[in-house]
Amino acid sequence: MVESVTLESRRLLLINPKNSYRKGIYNSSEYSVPPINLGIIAALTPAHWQVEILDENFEAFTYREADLVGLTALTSQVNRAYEIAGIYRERGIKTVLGGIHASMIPIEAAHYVDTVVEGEGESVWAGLIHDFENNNLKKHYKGELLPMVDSPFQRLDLYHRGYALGAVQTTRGCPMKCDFCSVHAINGRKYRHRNLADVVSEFGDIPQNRVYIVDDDFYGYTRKSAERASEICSKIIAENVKKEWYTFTSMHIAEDESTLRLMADAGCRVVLLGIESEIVDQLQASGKKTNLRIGTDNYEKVFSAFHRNGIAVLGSFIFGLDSDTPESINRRVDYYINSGVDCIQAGILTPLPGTGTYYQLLKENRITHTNYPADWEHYTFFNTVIEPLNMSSAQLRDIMYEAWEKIYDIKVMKKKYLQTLKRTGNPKAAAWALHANVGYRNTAFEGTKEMIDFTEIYKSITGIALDKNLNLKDA
Ligand code: B12
Ligand code: SF4
Repeated sequence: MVESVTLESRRLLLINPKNSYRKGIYNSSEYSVPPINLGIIAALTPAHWQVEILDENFEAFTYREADLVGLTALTSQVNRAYEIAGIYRERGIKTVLGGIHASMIPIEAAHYVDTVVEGEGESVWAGLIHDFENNNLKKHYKGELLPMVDSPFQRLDLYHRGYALGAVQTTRGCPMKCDFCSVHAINGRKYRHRNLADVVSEFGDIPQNRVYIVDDDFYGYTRKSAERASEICSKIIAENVKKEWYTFTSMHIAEDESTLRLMADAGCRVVLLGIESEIVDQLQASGKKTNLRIGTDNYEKVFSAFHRNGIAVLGSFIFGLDSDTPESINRRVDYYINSGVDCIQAGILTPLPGTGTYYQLLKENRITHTNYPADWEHYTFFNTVIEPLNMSSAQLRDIMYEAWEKIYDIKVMKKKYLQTLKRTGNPKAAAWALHANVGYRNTAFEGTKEMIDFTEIYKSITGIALDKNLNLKDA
């Protein structure tokens, strides 16, 4: 078939670059999600443009013709984005970079691309395209924090079909100001909610039967945000959209079991909780107010509330905080192993650009990887890029390696699986939790140990064969 291209039609190539240094969970089709930022930019592009997405999670970059190239990047991917942009710039093709890294350090990005979009793209993209068409592309555009009620639907048709999970975002912004986190810097501190009907409609349109709701806090801190979370779940149930999902939320949702029940009934299987630490002083130092209010002594009650409602807990812990010592890290490892947390993201404190942690460590000359932009690829939370206070950088690296060996030991992962199954009574939630542990384990040991296959370990415990979508094989 001959492609019909009118004279006015233009080609926009959107690129999702891959961090080629650290792969693991991040770029795997089993764990990662389609680049919804590019799906949204595509949806905002005028109809006379042909848009395609080149997704390095699935295919290594090879040159494709385009009139304009748009790239996205987290910090850990930005070096690759700069490399690819350079290839187009050499040929005189204009390049635009957006996303969290460019938004935090637009001055750096401006050296490597023609145009930097700082902040959210919705308010600037149509104007940028207009400027490009009129040979008036500017070097910098700054997005506003628009209300989300009119947010466009992502172009689901442009994503690679190989992703096991789909993604949807229902809200942006976070009123908290945790020191190590960049969300409040890019999305602001006020909640902005998407239209409820749009959320559920887009959720239903996602081709995958497993979805990652990429909100930073699905439940939120306000009465309105809490009501909205339960409304989303009620609508999913009422419309009989049968999907399983995972999201982030803060701990205090445990005080609202009716919403937890609705979430489970609407298909929620795992929730990521930013636990960070079980030590009060450390929570204070990193500004984690919710956890302090709940109280570390009540953490187990929180986990039980999730379990009673059939949902597993993915605990996100940070290691290498200023007050950490080798002993406190070992204690945190023991704490996890003996706790009701079902699976763990055990990350090393990483100074993300634009955060309080970054400015503090920079000022104190305690960032070890500053050969930018090349070193940004180490900013993955699985590498040591800082000089901790109470040990050397090398010591932290070695202690973390030992910590991962304990946390992601096959026997421990199996024990956790059985515990989750018993406590939640939900085999799906237990399978999701084991799947997460295997993914993080493989990320932590990438390049040093053999990767393990979730389906094999699952089968060895249950005797049941699942595929990578956690469906029964041959079902
Ligand atoms: C989903 C998610 C993931 C997914 C997929 C991420 C991806 N796309 O590659 C997974 C699980 C793989 C993941 C992994 C990681 N993540 Co993550 N993740 C998120 C989360 C929760 C949502 C991202 C999202 O989809 N947002 C919705 C879209 C629409 O927003 P957006 O990307 O910002 O896009 C808007 C603008 O930035 C702009 N824009 C973006 N791209 C472009 C391109 C163009 C051309 C234009 C014009 C505009 C534009 O317009 C868009 C619409 O407004 C964010 C938190 C957050 N609120 O963003 C953290 C976040 C992005 N992750 C973060 C981190 C640190 C990581 C990890 C390093 C470690 C970890 N703990 O998991 C890894 C590294 C991944 C890698 N590839 O190397 C940080 C990134 C900070 C930074 N400076 O890089 C964030 C911000 C969380 C935080 N607490 O700070 N993550
Ligand atoms: S870590 Fe979570 S609660 Fe804290 S600022 Fe970031 S998104 Fe908000």
